[in-house]
Amino acid sequence: MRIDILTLFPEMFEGPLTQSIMKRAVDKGLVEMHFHDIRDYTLDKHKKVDDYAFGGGAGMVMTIQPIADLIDKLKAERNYDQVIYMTPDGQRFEQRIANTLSLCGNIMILCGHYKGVDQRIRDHYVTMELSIGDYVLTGGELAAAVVSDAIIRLIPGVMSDETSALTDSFQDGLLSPPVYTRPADYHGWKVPDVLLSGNQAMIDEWREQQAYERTKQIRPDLLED
Ligand code: 6GU
Repeated sequence: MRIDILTLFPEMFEGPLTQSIMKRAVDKGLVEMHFHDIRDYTLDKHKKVDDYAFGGGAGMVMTIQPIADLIDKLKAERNYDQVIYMTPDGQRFEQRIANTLSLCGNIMILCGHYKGVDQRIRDHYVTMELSIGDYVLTGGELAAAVVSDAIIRLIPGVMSDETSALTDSFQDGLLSPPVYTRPADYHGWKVPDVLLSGNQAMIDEWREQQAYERTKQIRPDLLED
């Protein structure tokens, strides 16, 4: 898979996507990440990439020209399955969308900033608009990193234990059950007996029950459908 990220702040991706499992995915050649600085494509002599909103109001709007030229250039080089725009007014990102996107070959992710991009970019290029939740970030970069991480870990070969993605919270519609490791007794804080019993059927049943109880407590909305 190839992910192209279009942003005014490419340095914001130097941390999160270059560590641990994400780094391994790139090193193994399972994913290619490319970061493009939108400002490099502006034809404005002062390198401007934003302007006042028609109709007035506070906040700047990202102009069409640099974004359109960059997207056109990339689309001339390869086909993209999705051109995603990160915006707080997009569709809420969830595991089901990550699963679908993990099957793509090439995706482009455009990060909005300020008041966002000119609507005509959304109308003419963008095929999917995503938000990562009902709160406002200063820009789409952190959200794009979140979406990229969620997608990349689902690519076969990225996770060392491939089955582990299948037992995640949300893959079966429930939160994950509690987990424990050694020691079995830490200063009197004991691991539930059933996990030490060796009876796999009982353990599986306990985990399912715990997952259900946790979901009912914390995320009852997940049980509604
Ligand atoms: Cl995608 N962008 C911004 N700026 N804020 C957000 C978001 C995206 N998702 C949640 N909040």
